[in-house]
Amino acid sequence: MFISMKSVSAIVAGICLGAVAFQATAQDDIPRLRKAAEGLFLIGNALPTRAFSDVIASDIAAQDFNRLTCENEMKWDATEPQEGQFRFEAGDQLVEFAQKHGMKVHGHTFLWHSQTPNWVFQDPNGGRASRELVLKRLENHIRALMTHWKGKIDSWDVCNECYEDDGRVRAPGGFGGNWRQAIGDDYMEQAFKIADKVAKEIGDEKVLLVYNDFNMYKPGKRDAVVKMVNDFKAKGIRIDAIGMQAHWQSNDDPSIETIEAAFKAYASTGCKIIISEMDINTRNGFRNSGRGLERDDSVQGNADSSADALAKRYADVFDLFVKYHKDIYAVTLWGIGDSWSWLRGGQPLVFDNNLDPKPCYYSVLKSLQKGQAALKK
Ligand code: 9MR
Repeated sequence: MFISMKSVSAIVAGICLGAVAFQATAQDDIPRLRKAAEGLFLIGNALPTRAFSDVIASDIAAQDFNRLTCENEMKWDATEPQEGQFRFEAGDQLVEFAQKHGMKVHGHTFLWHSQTPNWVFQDPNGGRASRELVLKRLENHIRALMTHWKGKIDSWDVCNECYEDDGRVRAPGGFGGNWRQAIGDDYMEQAFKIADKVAKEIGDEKVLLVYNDFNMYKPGKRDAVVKMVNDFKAKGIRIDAIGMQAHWQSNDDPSIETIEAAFKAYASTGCKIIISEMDINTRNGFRNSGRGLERDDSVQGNADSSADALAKRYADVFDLFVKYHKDIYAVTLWGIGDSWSWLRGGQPLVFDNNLDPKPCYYSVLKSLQKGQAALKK
């Protein structure tokens, strides 16, 4: 059965515009991802604020998903562009929408090498800020955001993308090494300690603290993150979940076995697993990671733009997510439809440029429905 989301949304649009009288539709009978994922894991999407003035996009968000992430609006450059001058309006819009529709919100992100203004690392004379000053600014930033959205955010990415693929922590002075250079080797530990301290202080202890990164299936990075989490736990530093971004390719790259090995490793730490930024590259010979789509001649055949290949890939990975549903807290797709994706010109998501569902939408739905049926047996 192929039901156009656009036609459902057009009715909603009509209602919103007052153009047509409300007609009882069979909307409740249309199977949607949100309903199908119940009992398995939360199912999320990442949206820019403009989505909330787009009737079709917001209708899809509310009907198919129950967990939202701001694509950019809760990052440091958006929330504290100048020291001590906080901007919450854009993030508030997403939080209000989520509350209205009974959805959870994931906060993205406190400490990241990217989209962080330079002033964070500079002293008032233009020199390099001291460890103490940068830690103070980090604490101030974390406290302001956690306090503003107290009780409204379910989980926060405390640190984002701190490791190289081979498991080294990004080097001070090298790309992405700004935080380590400013604070020192214990910078991630400090960030998690601050987030936990603030959560306790403001009485928001239920909020989940997350480490998030791309290429988390790669053995070097995987083993380093597992070690970090175990070290933190041994020291009594709270870390609740591990975010695997899941910017992957359409033809079994990474393989299901490799992803499964990562799930086993992360689950062994006792942390929840979050698939945090899923999209599937369909361009052969390109690699999709948090760094962007990079041409790589060594990966010929890794991706395929056919709708069937994408539908099969989504089915394979969602079947695996369902298999590991006890360890997986949430699965979030990074964007509503293809034209909204940061992977410009690709077809990485489950809705097309017109926000109509693609065959891969139905393979996700089917995997979830199968998983849900198995739960009831
Ligand atoms: O999707 C985001 C895009 O709109 C921004 O231009 C980009 C800037 O860095 O960030 C994108 O989101 C990234 C996320 O915050 C962290 N992991 C990688 C994501 C894709 O680049």
